[in-house]
Amino acid sequence: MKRGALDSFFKPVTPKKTKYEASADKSHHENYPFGIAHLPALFIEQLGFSPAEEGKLMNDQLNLDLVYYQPYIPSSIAPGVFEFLRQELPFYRVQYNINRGGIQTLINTPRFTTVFGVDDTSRFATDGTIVDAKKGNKVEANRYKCKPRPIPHCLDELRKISEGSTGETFNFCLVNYYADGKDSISYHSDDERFLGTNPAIASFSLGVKRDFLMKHKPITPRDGVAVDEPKGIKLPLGSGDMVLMRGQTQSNWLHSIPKRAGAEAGKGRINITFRKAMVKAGTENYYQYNVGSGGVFKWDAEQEKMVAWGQAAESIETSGTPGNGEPIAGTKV
Ligand SMILES: O=C(O)CCC(=O)C(=O)O
Repeated sequence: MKRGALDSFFKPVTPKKTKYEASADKSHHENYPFGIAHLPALFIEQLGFSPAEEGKLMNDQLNLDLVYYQPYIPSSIAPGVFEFLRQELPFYRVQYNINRGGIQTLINTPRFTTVFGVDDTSRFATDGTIVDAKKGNKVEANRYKCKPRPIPHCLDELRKISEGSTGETFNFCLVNYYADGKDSISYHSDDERFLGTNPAIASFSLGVKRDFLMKHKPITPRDGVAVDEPKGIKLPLGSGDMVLMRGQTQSNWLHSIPKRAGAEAGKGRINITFRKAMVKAGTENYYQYNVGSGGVFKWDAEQEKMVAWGQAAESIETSGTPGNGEPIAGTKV
């Protein structure tokens, strides 16, 4: 055996260095599978300098109204915030059935997702219970089929800053984790009725660069005359970038993150969107498609991948990482 190989064989296993100082404080709620660490103080301090660059207004195409920040989150902390959120948040790999021409088809969501928040008819009281937004009294137990949970501190800090700089208000936070270039989201628009007319969505990118493609929805010919559709758009979203989509964008444009091959394809990316759902249907929809009814996944730093929460808990225990010891809920190993 070579010297180097021998040395590394006997070298004690040192825990992987993270780019952030973990906070001991956690957000707790009965509908979280585990406590979620608060955003470290250094990140909060640096987020005070957001947006790092002024947003570029993109409204020179038909029905397009975007503000593109390159970046919004200061580049000094973007890698750490990415690592932190990937490590701390609970994720899901949602499956659901759709009816395609009378045939039931099982859809496997091609990315990890998670969601927090409740629509505008309700809010969370300080003790975590859901109360009526206007009257403040506890909502009836069966108001929601799903199990809404508040936006944890680590994402709420970013929500507050986004609200301040965009002038919009948000009550939902959806998170996508694209583990590699095979994970994707197909062309769609966030134009559900429960978001109201002309919804504003602040969409953050962290981690590896991925292309964000946009194309106009088909335009029906006017008086039999075809109308030219605007050309498509490609935004190479880097870590810390933010795209604010607003006005008529969602009702007229589709967007996607296509699969990609190549050198960066093995690296992960987090997308965070802040939105505002107006009615109960939004809450039911977001939890159904971003939490679902399967098991919880959590990042395992040793294995460098998402693992079913029960397995993650085991490897956390054996590596002695603090912050363990909470009940394992909803595990599907
Ligand atoms: O990952 C992204 O940048 C886009 C996410 C998205 O389109 C969505 O969650 O609706």
